[in-house]
Formats: sequence, C-alpha cells, structure tokens
Amino acid sequence: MNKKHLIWAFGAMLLTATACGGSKNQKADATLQEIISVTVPQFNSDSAYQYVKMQVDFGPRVPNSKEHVDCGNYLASQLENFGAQVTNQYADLIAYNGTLLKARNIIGSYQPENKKRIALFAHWDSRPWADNDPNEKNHYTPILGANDGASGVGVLLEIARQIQQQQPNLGIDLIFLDAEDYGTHQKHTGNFSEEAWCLGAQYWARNPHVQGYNARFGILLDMVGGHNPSFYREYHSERYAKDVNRKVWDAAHKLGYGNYFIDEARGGATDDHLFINRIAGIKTIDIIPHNPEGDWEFDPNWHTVKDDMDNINPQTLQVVGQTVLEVIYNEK
Ligand code: AHN
Ligand code: ZN
Repeated sequence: MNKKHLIWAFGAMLLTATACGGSKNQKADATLQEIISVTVPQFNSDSAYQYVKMQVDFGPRVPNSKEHVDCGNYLASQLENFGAQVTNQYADLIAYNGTLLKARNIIGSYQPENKKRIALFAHWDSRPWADNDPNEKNHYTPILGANDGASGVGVLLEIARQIQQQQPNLGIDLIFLDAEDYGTHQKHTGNFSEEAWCLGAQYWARNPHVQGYNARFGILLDMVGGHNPSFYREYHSERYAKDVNRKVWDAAHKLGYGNYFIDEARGGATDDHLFINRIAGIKTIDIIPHNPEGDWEFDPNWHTVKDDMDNINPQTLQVVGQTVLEVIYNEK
C-alpha cells in the first residue's frame, strides 16, 4: 500500500470510529495524524562534511583558474550521480575591475515537470583575495572558502543525495551560483557598489535556467558550516520574504535548534538572495551568520586565509541541513 492508500484506509477507520463515538474516535484521530505526517529524511553531516572537503581539496575556486574548472566539473557530476537533471549555465561576466570572468552556474533539478518548486541556492566560487586577513601580507592571497562557499554547496549536495532516495512533494532546484565573491577589494580606491558582488546570481536572475522559471520560495545558504554561528532573520530576507523566514525559523525551533536560529531580525547582507528577490522576484531568504558583538561580521575567519577545513563544524552542517530538509519535506 502506498501512502495515499494508507490515508484512505485510515480515513475509513476514522469514519467507523466516529460512528462508534468517544475515545475510539480520538485514538483513530491520533493514528491518522501519525500516518499523514510526513517522514523527513535524516541529514548526514559526515557526508556533507566530505562534500565540503572535496571542494576545498581542489584549492581556491577562483573564476578563470584550473581549480575552478575542475571543481565545477566535480559538482556537475555529483549532481548527476544523485539523479538530478543538470543544467550548466556558462556566462562571461565583467568584474568591477574589468576582469572578464568565465563563470558557470550549475543547476540540478528534480521533478523538472512539477510546477510546484523550491529553489535552494549557494555560491560555489571562492574569493580571490583574503582582504580581511589580519596579516596584510595575505591581502592578495586567494582563500580556500571552506565556510564561505563550500559549506552551503556541501549541505546542498547532501540534500541532493537525500532527494534521490526519497522525493519530496515538490520539485527542487539546487542552484550553485558562481562569481559571488569577486566583489570590490577592500583596498580599492574607486567606487564600492553592491552590484560588484553576486555576479552569477544577477546573471541567473535575468536568465533563469528555464524560461519563465518560478518557485514558491528560495533559500540561500551562505557560511553555514562554522563553529557556533548565530543565524538571525536577515534584513533583506525579512523585507522580501518574511513568511519564508518564519517558516524556516519555526522549523529550526521545532527541531530544537533555537540556540543557532535566533528568532530576531538583524542586519542585512549584500548577498545572492538580494538580486534573486530584486530581479527575479522569487521570495528568497539568506541563512547567514551574524555576530551582534560586531568585532567581526559573518564568521571570525571571513575573507581570511584561515577559512579552511578547521573552520568547519559538522554539527553546524547538521543543524542547517536538517532544518532545510524539515522545510522542504513539509511543503505540500
Ligand atoms: C557583503 O555584505 C559585502 N558580503 C556578504 C556577501 C558575501 C560575501 N557572502 C560571502 N562572501
Ligand atoms: Zn565571501
């Protein structure tokens, strides 16, 4: 018997119980609730950790580098292995300093024919410069971006593995965005504009991988693998997609992750979701750490050479991954 048949069977039981009345009714009602409540898969942080490490092992994934090309191929083939329909979106994008970036957004789609969809995003490139490093000597060294980039993609790859084993009710698009982190160097003397960031997201938002693409909502994962992060409801997410923030923070609290997902609205991040909201009009939130104390912003090792595997905590990947699974498997 599949799940639908089970629901009918128990529905019939419930009717019978109603006819008899009283405590039997309550019992049947409880059983019915149990049957119709969905089973959410268990996120495996060991595999997510491995997917983060695989990316970091390529070295910095800076656009126009061999490491970037190799990692892009790895990500596309992983999505294929997990049964997704893969779209590679190649684009020539111009960075703030005039550099032409050979960019590649990589999209893995499940149930592509399903009109009901959820979009999950993370950026897969890493920053060309550790311009926030305490040591000035490192300010032009590319970063490994274990947390800043690889963590979100690692969580999404584990979600892909889970989807292959058990499909949720909606179609899912896993969207690995490129050229997020080629934004203006801190030492730059010219203009600082937010459009210098998130070039892959801006491209995708103008040219989605499917014509007329839409999704019920989107979730962006950025720096979701650090040690003891606090995720506040981010400002732009709250502005564009308040109900999605609500849904995700409620799911996290239900799972007992209230010490990570702090239910307060805080500062904004100029991140991929901003352009997806603004340009594509898909209401999308950002799960990104914030430090209210203010001596650092997203992660103590943000844009430093210390954003390596030591900066990754599997428990954080677990908390975020399980929360996202809870949300997507409960959509009807
Ligand atoms: C700024 O707010 C400048 N950056 C946040 C977006 C980002 C950079 N995420 C990762 N690196
Ligand atoms: Zn960054």
